[in-house]
Amino acid sequence: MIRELGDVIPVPAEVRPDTAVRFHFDAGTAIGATPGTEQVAAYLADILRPATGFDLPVTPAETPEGSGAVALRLDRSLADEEYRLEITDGGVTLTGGASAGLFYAVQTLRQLLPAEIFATTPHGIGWTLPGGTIVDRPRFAYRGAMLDVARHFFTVDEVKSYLDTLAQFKINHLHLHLTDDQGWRIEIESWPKLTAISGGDGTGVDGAGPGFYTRDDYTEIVAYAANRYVVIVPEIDMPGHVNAAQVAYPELTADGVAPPQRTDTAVGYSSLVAGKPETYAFVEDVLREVAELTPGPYLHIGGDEAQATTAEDYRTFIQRALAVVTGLGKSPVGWHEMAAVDLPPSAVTQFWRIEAMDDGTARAAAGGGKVLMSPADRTYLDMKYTAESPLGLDWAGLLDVEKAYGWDPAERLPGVGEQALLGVEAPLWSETLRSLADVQTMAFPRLPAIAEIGWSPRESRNWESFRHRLAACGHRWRLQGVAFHRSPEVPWPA
Ligand code: TNX
Repeated sequence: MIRELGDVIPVPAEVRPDTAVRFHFDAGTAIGATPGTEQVAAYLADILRPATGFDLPVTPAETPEGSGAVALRLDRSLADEEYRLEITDGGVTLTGGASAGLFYAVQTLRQLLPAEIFATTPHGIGWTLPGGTIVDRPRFAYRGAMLDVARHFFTVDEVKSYLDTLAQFKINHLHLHLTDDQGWRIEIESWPKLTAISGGDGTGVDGAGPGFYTRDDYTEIVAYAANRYVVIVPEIDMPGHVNAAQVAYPELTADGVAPPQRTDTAVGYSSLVAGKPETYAFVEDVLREVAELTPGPYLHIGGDEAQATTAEDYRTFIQRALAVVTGLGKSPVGWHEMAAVDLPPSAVTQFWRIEAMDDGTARAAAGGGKVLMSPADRTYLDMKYTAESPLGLDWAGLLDVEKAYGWDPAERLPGVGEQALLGVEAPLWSETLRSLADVQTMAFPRLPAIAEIGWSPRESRNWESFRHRLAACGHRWRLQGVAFHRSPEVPWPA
């Protein structure tokens, strides 16, 4: 079966089918990598070999010898993430503005092949691409997902697996919520008890298992993500959500007494002390070490739900923390409560509330600041699909696929239009999630909806089209061993 040229998620900006032509891969197909495209060419060969069983040699030529050629090129007149995919009888040409664009051309090509391309063993079927041209580019620079590894820890391999599935939808940021009241999940050499105590056994919700990333683990995740054109955004949540840090270091409390360890799911009860020098020694050391390990431009400082901090202390603390981040040469990101203070120009405000109005975020946008849209009622992948969903929470309402798809980030907040938006992010809080399969079940099929909102031109989006394109993902997920929720809104094949 030959797919339709536009049967891709996120839907491409421009699709020009030419049904008179098509391209067949066969045992003689070769891949030509012009200078600068070798890495993506090797990646393309790697993902096509297992299911096709073809050699797919990569040669450093514009048009390799063979019964048909797949050529990779760079064209600096395109934006970095922009690409062109041209499919004719004689060959396929993938052109990217930079390697990121080429990588996205590969993701599109992969979805245009039969679903069996996701199999890990050879399938003797026809490997045919529909003819025509796609020219594609993202609407927003930041298309993100967030994983909460603090409430329940997820291993390096689990995060890598999540990254593999995210990258297929052209998601380019993974925000890791590394610390919270229950646990501390990143090694900090200068404050070793953070993980020695609060990364240990019983630090997950309801006393679930131990876990934290060593510096090497975290570096491995960053590199794996970079190979998929995904930037890791590390979050150290402050001044609230710090009980795990205070259990390890009682000097971070007002009275110097360690609080009891907490593995329940309450929020808003812990706070760093704005007036204590130890607080800032801690903040400076932690952010410096995390910055050292993070090549990406962002450091997320949390800032949410600080009900145990007075408004004045909150402002004092956030201002100091913002200065630490900018002093490290990074752009601070914070949940929108952070916009209670005057923000530095590089700061990014992440809107998460469900009400339509929020003065702080609009004020930040009016001052030229960038906004990341994560309204809980549309993007929180930990919300239940239906009242019957065994996993998830429902404080922001139920979230089915159509609701996750049917909104626009530029219309969500008065005063926060297209120009103010850095992009969208789909957070996944893990209070109720214990396994990678739980994560996948909540993310799929809703994450692709958020990915399409982040990438595709607004006028190209259409629910009827989307739910049919989503149906084609089911077989691919099964072949990859990815769990997903069989939403009744999607016409899954039997
Ligand atoms: C609110 S959204 C939180 C998290 C919870 C989440 C559960 C936000 C910035 N904070 O602490 O895990 O709700 O959905």
